[in-house]
Amino acid sequence: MYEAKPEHHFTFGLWTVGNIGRDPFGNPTRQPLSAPYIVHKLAKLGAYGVNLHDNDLIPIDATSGERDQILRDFKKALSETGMKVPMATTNLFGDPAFKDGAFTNANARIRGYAIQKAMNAMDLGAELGAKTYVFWGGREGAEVDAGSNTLNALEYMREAMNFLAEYSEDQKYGYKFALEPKPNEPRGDIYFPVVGAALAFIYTLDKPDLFGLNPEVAHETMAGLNFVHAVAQAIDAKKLFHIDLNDQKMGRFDQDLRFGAENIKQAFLLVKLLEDTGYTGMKHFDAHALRTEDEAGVWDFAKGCMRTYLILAEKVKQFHADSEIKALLEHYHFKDPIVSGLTAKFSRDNAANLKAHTFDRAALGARGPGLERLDQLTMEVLLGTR
Ligand code: GLT
Ligand code: MN
Ligand code: MN
Repeated sequence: MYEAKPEHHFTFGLWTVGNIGRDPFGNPTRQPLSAPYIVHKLAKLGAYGVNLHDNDLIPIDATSGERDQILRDFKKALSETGMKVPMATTNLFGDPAFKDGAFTNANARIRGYAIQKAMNAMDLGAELGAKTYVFWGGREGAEVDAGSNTLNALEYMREAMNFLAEYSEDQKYGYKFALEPKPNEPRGDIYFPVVGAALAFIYTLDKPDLFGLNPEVAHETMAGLNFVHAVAQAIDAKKLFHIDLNDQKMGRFDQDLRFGAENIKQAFLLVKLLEDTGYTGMKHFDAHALRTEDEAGVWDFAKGCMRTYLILAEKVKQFHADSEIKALLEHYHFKDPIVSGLTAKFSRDNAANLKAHTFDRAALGARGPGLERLDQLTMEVLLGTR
């Protein structure tokens, strides 16, 4: 029961289960795990694949000989296990060169280096079969706005995205690009802080069809926003290319907690949204085990993420099958075919008839939508009493 299988499309980043438990105040609490070892462990747990930044696999200063050896060992682990690499990305935040941004840096040389590094990382991802390429602009932001014009930063970002999209097409890599918004951390303020901002930016690019979103639970939640609403907007725009699942307390530092660890109702509503809309993409757990944990805790964490998703998917079915919930939903979505016929599309007749229609405003205001009962029943489904 609730056993993860490759068909569920669960993925983890090398950097997630490989997280060594360092934080700004303390040293690592865990030993690094090799990439092939991670691949084997995750395969046993039923994951579909692993995702990576260039430097999760190949150290930034590796020689080409070292690169080849690392890649051979990694590919061997993939072929032994059947694990895939569906998504790749670039580390444009770790090296001091990127301390004031990568694609949006005020220094033209750093911008050029960032695009060069991204092209190399795209080559690596393509070699491993990745079809989704994520851009998380962790350093693309500012603490001091006096030095830069945000409009320049937006222009630089657009230039980089347009360049890399053309590069992908030219190389026939077939990538779809997923922008990952975050409001802050590690920068004081990050550009494209939320899903809506990234979505609007996409339509200013030369090839908007190639670009979509990789929203992360923790990131909208840090900003005090409703993540489920943000994902719904991405789905509505057909731009949900990838998703980073984890959990987070509102108003805290970026916690990247185990999926469902914090806000179980939000996790349920998110799973419900993904399941109800037939999302077939990768469900990537961009989270890590608590710094308190040893390696056993890391695998408990990974199992927990997938198991919670599957339990919640089961609860979604139960929610839909519950006849009282069904009746409450019908009551809530009150239908009036005559009025809907008038509002569906503008015509002079519809406008005139709608103006002439009599609405019983007092009755509309007096009617309860039944949300208290609906929410309570949702809770009872989650708490296991139904
Ligand atoms: C980093 C960040 C994540 C991003 C990753 C992709 S790296 O760990 O916190 O949210 O998804 O670059
Ligand atoms: Mn995060
Ligand atoms: Mn993420």
